[in-house]
Amino acid sequence: MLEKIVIANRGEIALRILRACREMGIKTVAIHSEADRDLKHVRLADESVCIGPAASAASYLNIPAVLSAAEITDAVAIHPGYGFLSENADFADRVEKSGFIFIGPRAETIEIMGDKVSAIKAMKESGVPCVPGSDGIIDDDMVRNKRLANEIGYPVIIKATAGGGGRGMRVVRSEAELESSIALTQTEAKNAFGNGDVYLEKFLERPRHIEIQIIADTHGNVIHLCERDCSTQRRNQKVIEEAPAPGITPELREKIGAQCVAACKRISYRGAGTFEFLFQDDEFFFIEMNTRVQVEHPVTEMITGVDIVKEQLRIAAGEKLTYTQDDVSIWGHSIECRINAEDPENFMPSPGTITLYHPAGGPGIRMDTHIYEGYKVPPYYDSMIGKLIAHGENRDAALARMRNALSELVIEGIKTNIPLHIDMLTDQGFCEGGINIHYLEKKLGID
Ligand code: MV4
Repeated sequence: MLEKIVIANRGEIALRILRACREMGIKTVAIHSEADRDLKHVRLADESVCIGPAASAASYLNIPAVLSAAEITDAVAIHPGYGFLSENADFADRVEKSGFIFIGPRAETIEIMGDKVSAIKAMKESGVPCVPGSDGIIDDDMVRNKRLANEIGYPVIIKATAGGGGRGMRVVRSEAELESSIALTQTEAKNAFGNGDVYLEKFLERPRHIEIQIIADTHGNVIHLCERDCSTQRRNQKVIEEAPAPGITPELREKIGAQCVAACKRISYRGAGTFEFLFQDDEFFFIEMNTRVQVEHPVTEMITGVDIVKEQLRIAAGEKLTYTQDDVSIWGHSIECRINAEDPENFMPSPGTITLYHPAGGPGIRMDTHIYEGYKVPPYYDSMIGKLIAHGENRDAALARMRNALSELVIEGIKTNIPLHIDMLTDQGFCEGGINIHYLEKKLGID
């Protein structure tokens, strides 16, 4: 097993990785910025290294600083968590070339999945269902583009191949807008990502967002851990996630899971990964793949009993997966509420000192957070300060436990979005299950 690893992240996911390491007897090095000296995992780690000032670019995204911290502490591996450098192929490459193990997929795989057109190509070749589209980058041949769009049928959506997560996209509802929309999206993509290439897809008007979790070791073993429903989102920020997804039958689950496993085997995927799908009219459509552990991984852990972070560490150490597909089954239902330090009225970040903190608890309640009474939430990073997760023997039980937990959770000194979660957990549409990606925004009155 790995002797010592660098946790190249901060906040709740850094603490989550540290906890997995401690259970496995792996020594931990916490890297942190000057603003993060008082983070919980920094206190609990075996060693810590300050790698730069508060700004992410000068610290958590500073590749030489992260590699130097691994060097001077004699670490053997680096876990990137999510966000920051976790899907940076150049970082993964430089980690491996510097003699450390990158806890994640190979750099080449990160590269392929980071380019949406090559990701879709790889999936289509593996038999994973994708959205009808241009099957590649579109060029400036407007005669061809108009024919393509007509074959697909309006509305279509133009997407930047270097984009993802909602950036660099534009919906086109008629041929008259097509040429200007393509040009505009190309320019925006060029400015935002340094790559102006775009592709076309049929625009799905009312999809749900459902993703499949997989894990793959270096011995050819790949399993899926079923699906998560991430449709409760606002401006491409997930708010509530759950597993399993309401309304997905065992047959649908088994079929799409097997297709994702087959795709991973075909590309020799390594580590944890998530296949993102749009789900509409009982059909799955692949849109992109995430080559990292995700914020919402706990809901999958709660219904399957698999510790995804520990599996990542085992895989990085060259060990086989702990489980076979036959070992994986779903017990109950799990829901996660992302707790953000933000004003519930205008969603603006609300950094500051936490003056009072009472965590929720009880059967089936998990709180993945690094906060504590007296912790100062910094203004420099993402506003998420923790995740409240509830598990029950079925969805209604999980909903009831989440409602109780939200009513117990006390965080004072800063504003949080707990009121939004309480509102959602008593919303009829949400409680019925199966809402699409537009539901929350419509409820909030966003166009
Ligand atoms: C789409 C779509 C509808 N049709 N593609 C948003 C971010 C990235 N994951 C892709 N996204 C979308 N792609 C087609 N062909 C709608 C979205 C979308 C979305 C998808 C999942 C979760 C939230 C979303 C919010 C807005 C738009």
